[in-house]
Amino acid sequence: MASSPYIQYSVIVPAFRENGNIRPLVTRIFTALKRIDSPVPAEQTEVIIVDDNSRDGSAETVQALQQEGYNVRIIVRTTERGLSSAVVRGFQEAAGDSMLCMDADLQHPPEYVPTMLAALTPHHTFVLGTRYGKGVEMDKDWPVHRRIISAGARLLALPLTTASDPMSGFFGVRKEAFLKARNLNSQGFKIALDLLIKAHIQPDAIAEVPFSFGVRAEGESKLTGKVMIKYLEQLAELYWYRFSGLLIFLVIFLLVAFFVLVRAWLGPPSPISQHK
Ligand SMILES: Nc1nc2c(ncn2[C@@H]2O[C@H](COP(=O)(O)OP(=O)(O)O)[C@@H](O)[C@H]2O)c(=O)[nH]1
Ligand SMILES: [Mg+2]
Repeated sequence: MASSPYIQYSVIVPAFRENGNIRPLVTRIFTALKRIDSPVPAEQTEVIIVDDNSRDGSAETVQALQQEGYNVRIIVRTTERGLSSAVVRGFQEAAGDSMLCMDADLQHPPEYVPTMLAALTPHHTFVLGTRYGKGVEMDKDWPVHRRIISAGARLLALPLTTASDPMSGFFGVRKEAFLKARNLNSQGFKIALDLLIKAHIQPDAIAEVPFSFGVRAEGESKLTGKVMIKYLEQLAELYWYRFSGLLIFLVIFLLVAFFVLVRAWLGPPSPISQHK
């Protein structure tokens, strides 16, 4: 489906084997947008599913939804795989200036989509759905070990950003801010954190929308196994990206300080002896 020139809002959904979730996701997003009090008009919004060749009927479901009049399309990638690169591809293809990213599995409540999209403005160029905002029952359905891991992961990201939940996969960005980002990590999976740093999003440009994480509705999580290691790798890259300049400055400063101290300790150079 060709994108309409009137589209101002794009919802990007990375999806791998999510056929069972696509219909409820898309219909719930548009039902929320069609509510009388929705701050964002449904007819100015498109949904883009970025699927990595799941071949589970997802493409057929999207086709049926299109015939029913929903502005949804699917990009099926066959030569590339991975969460972050799927999200980046969706942002690149988006027609809207305000772009949102969310899971297909209904863990990110579709009913929040209008509020999240409306929070993006030329001033607030980034919006983060946060599980740690005021009045949110934190990860209420999560097992204890997952909560501890989540708290540790957030702690490690603290020196990088002031955002309360930079690990969130429910976030939005304005197109002009996204286009400023260079060297995005296509292997990592914390794309919000990567964008916050590499698009140089300032603290006052971040709007936060508190929400409670739902339980995955259908299918299974793809983010298991090596996830922690991948996260640490991504953090190391971001620390280097952010602080390497400072580190080089510190090393030079320490070397100069060391040299000055050694000179002072050895005293002034002795006068050259004059007698022949
Ligand atoms: N296109 C694409 N989507 C993916 C990939 N891995 C995960 N996803 C999707 O990204 C979203 C988040 O993954 P999920 O398995 O729900 O992770 P969790 O919420 O941390 O358990 C879901 O919509 C997945 O279908 C991938 O390699 N390619
Ligand atoms: Mg999920």
